[in-house]
Amino acid sequence: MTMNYSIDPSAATLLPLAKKEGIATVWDRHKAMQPQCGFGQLGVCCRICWKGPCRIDPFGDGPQRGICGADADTIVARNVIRMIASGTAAHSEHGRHVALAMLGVAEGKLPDYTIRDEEKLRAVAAKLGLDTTGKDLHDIAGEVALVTLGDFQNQDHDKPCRWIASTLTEKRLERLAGLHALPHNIDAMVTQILARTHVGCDADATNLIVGGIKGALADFDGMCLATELSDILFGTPQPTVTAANLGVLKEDAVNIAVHGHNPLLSEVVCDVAVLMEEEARRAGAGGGINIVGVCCTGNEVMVRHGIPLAANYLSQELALITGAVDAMVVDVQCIMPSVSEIGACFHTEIITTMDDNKIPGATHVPFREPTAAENARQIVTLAIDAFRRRNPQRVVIPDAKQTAVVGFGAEAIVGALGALNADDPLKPLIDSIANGNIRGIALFAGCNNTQTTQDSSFVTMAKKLARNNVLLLATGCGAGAFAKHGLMTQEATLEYAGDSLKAVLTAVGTEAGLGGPLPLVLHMGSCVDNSRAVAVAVAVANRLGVDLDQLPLVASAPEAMSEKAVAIGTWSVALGIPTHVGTMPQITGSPAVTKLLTETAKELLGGYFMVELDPDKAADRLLAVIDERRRGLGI
Ligand code: BF8
Ligand code: SF4
Repeated sequence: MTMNYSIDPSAATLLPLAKKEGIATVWDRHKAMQPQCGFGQLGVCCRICWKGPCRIDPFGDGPQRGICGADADTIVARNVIRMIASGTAAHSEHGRHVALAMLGVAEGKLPDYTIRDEEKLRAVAAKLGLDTTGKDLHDIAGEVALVTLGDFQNQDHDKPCRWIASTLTEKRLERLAGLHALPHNIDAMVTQILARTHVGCDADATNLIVGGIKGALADFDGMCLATELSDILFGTPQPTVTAANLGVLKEDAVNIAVHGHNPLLSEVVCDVAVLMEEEARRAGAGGGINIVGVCCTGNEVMVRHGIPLAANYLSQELALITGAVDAMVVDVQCIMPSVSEIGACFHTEIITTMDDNKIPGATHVPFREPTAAENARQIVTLAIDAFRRRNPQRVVIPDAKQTAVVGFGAEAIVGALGALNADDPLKPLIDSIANGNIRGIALFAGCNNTQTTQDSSFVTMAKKLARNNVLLLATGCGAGAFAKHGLMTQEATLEYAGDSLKAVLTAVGTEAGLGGPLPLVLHMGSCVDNSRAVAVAVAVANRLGVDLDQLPLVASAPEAMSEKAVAIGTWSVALGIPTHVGTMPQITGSPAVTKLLTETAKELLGGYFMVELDPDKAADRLLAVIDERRRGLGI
């Protein structure tokens, strides 16, 4: 039974325990929810006004229009672009938060933060076209922050957002401008989508979807700025050896799980925990304080500081069922409300920190940047107090822990390649793609979803693509899956990579001083860090003088779930990348919208969605697309 839920060995240990103790998990609730609403699955249910809810009969016998006259195409298009708006809002709100913090640092108002990567700050300033001559670090940081915040404020429709305009290839910018799809203001894009989907507004499915694409490109803008400014404040990832899965919890330590997305909180918790080791020991924790990560906060601190990753999305409840987590500290996004109920079955403190993200039953410690260290001390103190209440009899830490070599942002990848050719670091990668040693590149992203066996599609697809010499990149819960299943190791490269891929990864890894190959899957970071993969792709495209839709590059979200994933998938398509989705998107009630996103998009943008639920077949389809792109380039 457990096998159908998850291939994670932690689930095999902990789900029977949960059952015995009468603790319901996400999989129990999924089961109780069956059968799920067919109208919702097709996207043809409308709740946009109180004349509704309305739903379109997919078999053609019942209503074909809602009470206001909206048909299936309008309803599906409105629903899906509202998801994009929410995803864009989530990512870019995170980005704004980081940008405001950077401004605070520049103004000397945030003593608990600093600029950790001066080189990156200068590189970002240059990229944004700022003149930094003679300016000190804080002035530059202030200017970068203000230009970034301008992407939320600009009212000139003809001036695209600065981040996107300074990131993409010229050709891509022209193509998107030609479709009137370049965003000028992130907030305005979210507002426009909500406005145009209000009852009695835009009813043209194509027009709605183009608006959604524009919104998704605003999401891309927000992700770029979130990633890059976080690197400036907290450091740019470099290869680090760490570990993943629930075996990273320690019986003799105060275990604090940092969960959510925004590094502003988790970074300070990590800093403060180091200073509070002695207090933890005095409370009886011989192993001191052990910080572990969950979801994208986990990925953020993993790629920057080598903090071990305990769980990806579907495993967050399992972390609590170990009985070993003393505090789970959360900020925003992808936190199941169920964690407070499960935490209450144990001694675990569930601590919310953001005033606009509370969970009933959790302890709320309001987090403010000016008092970040003090707030973090409060949080760690709560964890130490909880440790004192921990019942050792109930602790079950699964024997599941894999090594993970992580931290491959664009800079780290270029750095590793530079060991082979310092003058022209991209050349070894381009040569390997041209001669076929690397057949193509696949970016794995996105969530877990109870509709598929947890982590299974990621692992199946990655193994098949690697065997066929495809270079693999990963972010988000996809990266978490690979880390937990041992695919971010040098051993995995030796075991699963095709011969020519293995040779390239070995040459680069050895020259870069890793004492062996690069790992099979390169961990680029959290979901906002998908922008790192685009940075690499743009560099390659610019070096070749081609656009992104000509590269043998594909993306896949085999277990997609969230509105953020819908936004990311849509900008991926808009950037020209064929994008696989392994869960059924809620759009199929409109053949017109489905065709637009899976076929017409190819003509308009070069990228398009591919829906394939079977991971083995999905890998085959991605290989075929990679080969088609190779033929287009004449290689
Ligand atoms: O931003 S992959 S389940 S944790 S949405 Fe959420 Fe999906 Fe995980 Fe990170 Ni991304
Ligand atoms: Fe029904 Fe139209 Fe209202 Fe939607 S907007 S709920 S289709 S009446």
